[in-house]
Formats: sequence, structure tokens, C-alpha cells
Amino acid sequence: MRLYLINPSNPLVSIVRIRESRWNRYRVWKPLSLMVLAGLTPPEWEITIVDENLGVPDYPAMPRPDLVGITAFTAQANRAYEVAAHFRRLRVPVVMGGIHATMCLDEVMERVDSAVTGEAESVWPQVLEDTQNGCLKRRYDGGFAEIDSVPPARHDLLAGGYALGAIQTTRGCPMNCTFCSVTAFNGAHYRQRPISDVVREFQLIREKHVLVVDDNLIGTRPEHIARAKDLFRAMVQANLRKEWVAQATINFGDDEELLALATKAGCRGVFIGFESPTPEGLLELGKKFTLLKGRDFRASVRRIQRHNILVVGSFIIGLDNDTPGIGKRTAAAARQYGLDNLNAMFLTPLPGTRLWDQMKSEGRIALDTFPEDWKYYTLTFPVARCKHFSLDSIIEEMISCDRDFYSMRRILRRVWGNLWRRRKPLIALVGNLSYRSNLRLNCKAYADFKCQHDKSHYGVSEVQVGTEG
Ligand code: B12
Ligand code: SF4
Repeated sequence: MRLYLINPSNPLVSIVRIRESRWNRYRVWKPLSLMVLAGLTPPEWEITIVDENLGVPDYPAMPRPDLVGITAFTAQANRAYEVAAHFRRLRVPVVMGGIHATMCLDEVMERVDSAVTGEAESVWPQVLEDTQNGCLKRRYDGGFAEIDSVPPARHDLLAGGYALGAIQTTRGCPMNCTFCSVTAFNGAHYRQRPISDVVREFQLIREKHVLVVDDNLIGTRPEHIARAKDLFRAMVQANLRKEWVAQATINFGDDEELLALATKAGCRGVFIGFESPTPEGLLELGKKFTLLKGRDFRASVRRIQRHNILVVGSFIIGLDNDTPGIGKRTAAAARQYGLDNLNAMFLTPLPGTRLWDQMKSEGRIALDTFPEDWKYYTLTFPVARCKHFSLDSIIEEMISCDRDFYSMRRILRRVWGNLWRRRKPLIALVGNLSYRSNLRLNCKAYADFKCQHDKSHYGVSEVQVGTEG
């Protein structure tokens, strides 16, 4: 039995445009979901994983499969349907799963033979068996997996072409921020894989550098932090010789022992969602945890960096609480916190989130011709109407934010600072230049976007700008 597992591309995702910006080679990451599915697949299946981000293969020239499995974030949905249509024309059954299939089930079911919602561990073997017996069901509900039943991903199946390997050690998040799909998809219960499973899986990864995909590697409660420390100790003991980057909340900077262990275990960078430079913005997004205790962000960031860990901070622009000048204010906050990189995104209502429900009920989703418009749901386009900004002005805010933070003068100053403190200046330089080169690509993408989606889409906010802005 032959199985193709496919990760569809979205050419509008600037970080995957390797040909246009060679720095992006360092920013294409493996589709871990498909490697986990492969790990759940019995040996009688011959598996090929296709990641279209590395190039779209000549499907007609490939041998006919017995089943095609497609994964998709919302931004990949259109291409997913094109790929599905190709194989369905050949009468090959197509099953789709992942976040978009879960959040937009009806839309997906119209376009594939079978849809899998939630985490696949409990249902994937059944999907395969039903395919073999010719009785594939229209829908399977995976729910939340038993965390100790997550198999090691098949790292051997996507061996070349990436700068980083990928691994997951926890699932779920109790925070339920308004804009994020994780609590709805993976649940509010923070589930941690057995430490021995994680260490064994790390040993299967060939790449020296690894992305830990967890939404929050360390968690928020004392028992989560204790587990993170145990994990790091086990990684040190196993002498993995890996260097890795992860996502965490700002409390990562609270605990010197945790930081020391993380560095020893190979942590070299952390991605932290600061989201907004103002307390009102954080409240609007439901990111209350970051507001705790009148925290000094600069001191937290410095403590992390003193352990030789780079800090990338993420911010969202276009909140109802944002007023003109937010782009520059965001860049200033990122500089004041001492971040090594700034990742600014437009506020985007993703299906299944609280923000989606709110914006939909307020009639503020501007790009709503689905599925075609899903390709813009990359967080790099303003797909919804802002309260205080027109289409032009929110794009200008984003450009001014990036231009300010990634001016050559400021990049050199940051790299010099890293050199001075003997912290990986080369990595900081590559990271900064990668973002800077995408600025050019983004400006072109905004211009195309504005041509196609003129003011008529944003009519409401054009009026509001005059009255409220
Ligand atoms: C790592 C990650 C990335 C990486 C790499 C992604 C990749 N190539 O796979 C990078 C940084 C590139 C990335 C980019 C983006 N990401 Co991202 N990312 C994640 C993250 C943190 C983990 C994903 C992961 O690997 N999980 C581990 C695997 C094992 O779990 P899984 O993917 O859910 O797969 C399981 C099930 O979903 C299911 N399943 C999945 N696929 C399939 C297919 C079949 C056939 C079946 C049966 C089952 C199945 O089975 C798997 C095992 O249980 C998630 C958050 C999260 N917790 O999921 C966000 C997340 C997926 N990302 C998100 C977004 C918005 C993006 C971006 C659009 C914007 C951005 N900059 O963040 C870009 C766009 C990328 C693109 N190609 O279009 C959103 C997606 C929401 C949505 N509705 O689409 C998420 C959920 C985060 C959030 N805040 O809401 N991301
Ligand atoms: S943004 Fe982070 S903290 Fe908030 S719900 Fe998503 S994963 Fe949890």
C-alpha cells in the first residue's frame, strides 16, 4: 500500500520564498504533523512525505498512491483543495486533517473523501485499515491524544533540505488568548510527553539544530517548570549535542536554574509572544499572564540573554486599543526590551478563535470570500477591519514598525552589542538580515494586496478613521 502525506505550499507565506530571499533557507521548518502520522502508520504502508515548501513535485509522474493524506493550516487550505482535486480525479481517496480541517469541517468535507478532526493518534490506524478494506468513513474525530501514546516522529522520512529538525514535547495551553487556536484545538490541559520518549526522539533527529514546536515549552505553573528542569537535566545527561530554539512565555526569565539548565541542554533561542506594548492591548487579547506582577520585561529579557539565549519577540498590530503611531511604538518597545528580533503580525481572526466569533458578529471580517481568501490568513495581511485604521494606514504602521527595528543602523548596533557580550553575533546577524530582506518582499506583497482589495473591502473603517482615529 502506498501513502502520500502532503504539506501544501502557500506562495504568499514570505518565509518560504527561498528563491527570492536566500536567508529564508533558515526559516523553512519541517511539517512535524506528517512525520508523526508516518510514525503511527504500520510497516505495510510505503510512505512518501511531500513538503511543497521545498518545491512542488510532478505528481502525474509519481506512482499512483492508494491513499493521500493532506495537512493544512488555514493559510494552506486553497492549495490543499487543489492537490485533493488532482488525486480525486485519479480516484485516489484523499483524507485531510489538522487545524483547518478541524475548524472548518464542513468546507473541508465538501472537498475531500474523509476529514479527521483533532489530534490523529487515536484514529489514524483506523483510517488506514478502513482504506485497505474499502470502507473509509467521511469523518473521524481524534479529540485529544493520550500524551504517552504519541509515537516518535519518522525523522528519517524528511532527511534533507532543512536547516532545523523538529520535535514536540508538550501539547495544550490553558491561556485561551483571544487570537490563538491552540486552546480550542489542543485543549486547556497542558500535557507533557514522558521525558524518556522525548530524549529518545531527540536521538533520532539527524540535524544538529532543532525547533521545539511546543507553544510553551516550560509552562506556567511550578509543576510545569519542575518538569521542564527534569527534561533539561535528562537531555544533558543523554549528551544529545543538539542546539535548539523554542517558544515560551516571559516567565522563562524568572528562574536562573531553569535558564542555566536550558542552556546546558542546548537552548540557543526563544520565541516569546509579547503581543502588545500596552497593558490595555494585553487585556484586549486575553494575554493576562504577561501582565502579572508589573513585570520588568527588559530585565527578564536580559536574564535570558545572559545565558546565551537569543530572544525573538512577537507583537500584534491593529488591536482596537491601538492608535496611530503603534508601529513605531511597537518597535520602540521591542528595542527597549532589548529583543534580538521582532516579529510583528496583523491582528487576524483565525477560524475557531474567540477573536473570529467577535469580529464575525461585528461584521469586521473584510476578506471573507472563502475558501479563496484563506490564502491571506498568514497574519501578514490585514484581513479584518481595524477600529482606528484604514487599509493604507494599518499597512503603513506595519512598515514603519519593521523599518524602524530593522534599519541597518539598528541591526549593526544589535550585532555589535552581541559581539561585546560574547553572544552569537553571527546568528543575530543572520536573523536580522532575514527579517530585513523580507521587508522588501512584504512591501511588494502589500502593494499587490492593496490593488486587489481596495477600499471597498474596508469601507466601514475608512469612515471610522475620520470619526474615531
Ligand atoms: C511549528 C508551527 C509552525 C512552524 C512550522 C509549521 C510546519 N511546517 O508544520 C512555522 C513557524 C513555519 C509556522 C508558521 C505559521 N504558522 Co504555525 N504553528 C506551529 C505550531 C506551534 C506547532 C505545529 C506542530 O508542528 N504541531 C505538532 C504536530 C504533531 O501537531 P499538529 O500539527 O496539530 O498535527 C496533529 C493533528 O493536527 C493531526 N493532523 C495534522 N495534519 C494532519 C493530516 C492528516 C491527513 C491527518 C489524518 C491528521 C493530521 O494529527 C497530528 C498528530 O496528532 C502550531 C500550534 C499548535 N499547537 O499546533 C502553530 C499554528 C499551527 N500556526 C499557526 C499559524 C497562523 C501560522 C502562520 C500562518 C502564521 C505565523 N507566522 O505563525 C504561519 C504559516 C505557515 C504556512 N506554511 O502556511 C496557527 C494556525 C491556525 C490556523 N487556523 O491556521 C497555529 C495553530 C498557532 C496559533 N496561534 O493559532 N507554524
Ligand atoms: S498565544 Fe500562547 S499563551 Fe496564548 S493561548 Fe496561544 S499558546 Fe497559549
